[in-house]
Amino acid sequence: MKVLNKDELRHSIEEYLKILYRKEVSEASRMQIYQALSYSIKDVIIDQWMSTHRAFEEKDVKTVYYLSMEFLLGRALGNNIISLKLDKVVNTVLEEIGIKLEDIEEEEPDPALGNGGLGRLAACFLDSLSTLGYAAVGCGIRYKYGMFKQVIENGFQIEVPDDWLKNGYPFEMKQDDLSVIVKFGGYVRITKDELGREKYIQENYSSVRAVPYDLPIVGYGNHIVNTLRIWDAEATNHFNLDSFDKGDYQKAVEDQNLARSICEVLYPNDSHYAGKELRLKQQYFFVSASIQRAVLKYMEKHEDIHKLPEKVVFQMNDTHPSVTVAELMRILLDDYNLSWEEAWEITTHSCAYTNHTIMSEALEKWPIDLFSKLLPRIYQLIEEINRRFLMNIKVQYNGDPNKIEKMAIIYNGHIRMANLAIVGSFSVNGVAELHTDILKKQQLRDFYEMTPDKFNNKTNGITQRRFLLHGNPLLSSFVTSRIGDKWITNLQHMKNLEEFAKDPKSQREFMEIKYQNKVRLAEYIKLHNGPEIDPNSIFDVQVKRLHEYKRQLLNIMHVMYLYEELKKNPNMDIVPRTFIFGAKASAGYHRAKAIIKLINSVGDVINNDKSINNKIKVVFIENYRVSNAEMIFAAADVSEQISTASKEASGTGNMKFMLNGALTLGTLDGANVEIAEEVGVENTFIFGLTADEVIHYELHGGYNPREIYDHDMGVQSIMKHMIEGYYDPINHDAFQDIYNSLLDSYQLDRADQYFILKDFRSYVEAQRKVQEAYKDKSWWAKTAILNVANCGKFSSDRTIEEYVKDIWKLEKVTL
Ligand code: GLG
Repeated sequence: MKVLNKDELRHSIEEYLKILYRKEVSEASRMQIYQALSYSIKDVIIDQWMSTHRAFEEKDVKTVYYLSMEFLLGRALGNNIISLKLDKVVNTVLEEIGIKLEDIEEEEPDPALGNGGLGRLAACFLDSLSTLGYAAVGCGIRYKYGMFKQVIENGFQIEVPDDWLKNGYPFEMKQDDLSVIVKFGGYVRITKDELGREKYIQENYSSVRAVPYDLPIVGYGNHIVNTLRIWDAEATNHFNLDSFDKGDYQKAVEDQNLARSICEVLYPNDSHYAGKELRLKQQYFFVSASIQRAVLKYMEKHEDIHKLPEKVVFQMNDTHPSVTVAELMRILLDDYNLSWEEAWEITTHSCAYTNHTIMSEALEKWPIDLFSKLLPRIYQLIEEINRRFLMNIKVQYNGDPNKIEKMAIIYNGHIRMANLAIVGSFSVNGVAELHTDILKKQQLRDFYEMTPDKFNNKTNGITQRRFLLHGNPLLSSFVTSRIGDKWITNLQHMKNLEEFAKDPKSQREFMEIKYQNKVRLAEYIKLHNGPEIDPNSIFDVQVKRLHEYKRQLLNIMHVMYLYEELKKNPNMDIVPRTFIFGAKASAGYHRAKAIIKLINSVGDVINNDKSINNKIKVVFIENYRVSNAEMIFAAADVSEQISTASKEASGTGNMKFMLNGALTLGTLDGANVEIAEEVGVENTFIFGLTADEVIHYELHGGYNPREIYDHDMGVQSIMKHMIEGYYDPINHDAFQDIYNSLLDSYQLDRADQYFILKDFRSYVEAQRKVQEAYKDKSWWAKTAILNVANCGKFSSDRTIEEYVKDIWKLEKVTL
């Protein structure tokens, strides 16, 4: 196996600079060195990639195909260097050349093929699968434009296309010979084969060639390299005169356009469904390509298609890939001539589904009309799956129309993708204990009652390799100096850090590291159009997608409240605080964009008000993404996890903050519940309504926020200021809708749907406690260390081991 020493690496970089750019080291730009270094690292990876593949083949191990429309990878170079344990060698060579690795890393585009938590979870899972030695293939889409870049202009979010492939991506490998054809549209002709069986033939369709690009997923120090396979679309018949002559001119152009459009752009919606036809095309495109390939690969080495579930499992990351169920049926029925019963048996033993949200606006339902035109054969199959399923319901529940209404796959002119996924899967899981409970008791109750054994919980996790080892080198060394480095591959070892929580020297050192990380972030902020901030202030951070249920609005309203109190009483006892936000809003989500504007407007006023003596500052970090996230987590004192209880399925940012020693200020929602359990609720700041209370209100028509508004003068004052131009004399119209949403109910929305006013006072009180607690530096340091010490459960390694044991049943491979 290839290992690089210093001279070999230097030589390799020089060679690549020559081949790629005709340059010497001394003439090369940072971008060129980044490319040359990446290709050199890829050379090392390739050998391990090939030997991993060989080992998997020889042992004939079972493979999980993790189907996900999103993989939010973050930069690869730094992570790969760490995983290959080449950091020392690389640093030495770069030092010789006279540049820093961090600067080279900055040249890498951040492959942002995802929106938020769901996509980042997929990336963490792949990291863990490789590190733990399981055979896995991530299956996704090679979007030409990933998540948009956010620019803030005049306080407003502007979306700029993210052309991440512009300079080529050194770590990907095109695999032309593994292309497959994916068909859309046309109609289905039924004929009989020579044995008299019915055959279903799709005719007059449009098609594209799905071409895979493979990205290596390097395990930490174990020589295992799995594959993330992202599909690109190319035209099947290149536009030429030939087809024109045959009268196929129209078709040729159409196919060309179809291929061009499918992988063009990632839909920038997080936890929100917009029923766009192109989105369905994307879904079927990558699912069909992935499943076709998986079955072909299985059949290369095995004879009996019936035994597919022994070697293959398809995990559907949310409902986006749930056409998997029907596509696998299509292949088994139409290509392998199996009977319905045989095909169904195989399908329902190979497919598993993860639910990531209870938000109704995220539920995918496709109009029959649109769906059946685009995927005529798939639609037929879903109809048949539905017909048979309804027969079961009728038998089991005496034709109870209630059950049919809730559980039918096709209902009211729509195909309900979650129902398809559940019916076609042997496992259905939620992503935190509370979330799984709510699924069982509310959202998916009827399914749970019918098939309780399918349901299970897999609390999310994160990879400590990226979010501590790579993102926070100072704290990593601190931990390793005390408890050794086993935590890197087994986060439960962190528990050993507990004995240092009370040690004054460790406390001081911990706080000094936090301080250094705050300095690093302050510099970054200054460099990226932000204000000057004081690293001695409390860094109070909320970074995540902008969504009403995540309640950035509650946070900024508390800031307004604090500011107004401070104006009234300039001598108020207050620990200097920097409120840091980072969030992208989906491009069409107007209210979310107005909240971004509000945060920025409030920030402008506060940051420029000399009279408050820099006691509070508000920062909105532009273009929040994986690469700056690593730095932000490292610098946080307070982790804002303030979603309306019951709405955040899990959250994973909460875990990254904890790992970096920030204290959680949060509601009892998602995985916050388990975080509080692990570290002890006394070491967190919990506030607000519980999920049960929220659900109770929702079932009884909500509550009346006007009552709070009328009686709470603090609330009334900030709300008035919001719309009267106090924070923005020119654009305050933008805030009227926010104001209305808190007080008025319209259409289907209740007033203050997310209980912001209801939780306001409880939040203010929790914030007060945070400030009191921070005054006691020793308590704070102890508690922060305890948070790090107790984060063991939240490693994605633990999550993956649970998936493996309960759902996937994979064998571990060591090399
Ligand atoms: C979802 C949920 C998050 C969850 C993530 C991963 O909203 O709460 O942590 O998936 O399971 N759309 C998401 O990001």
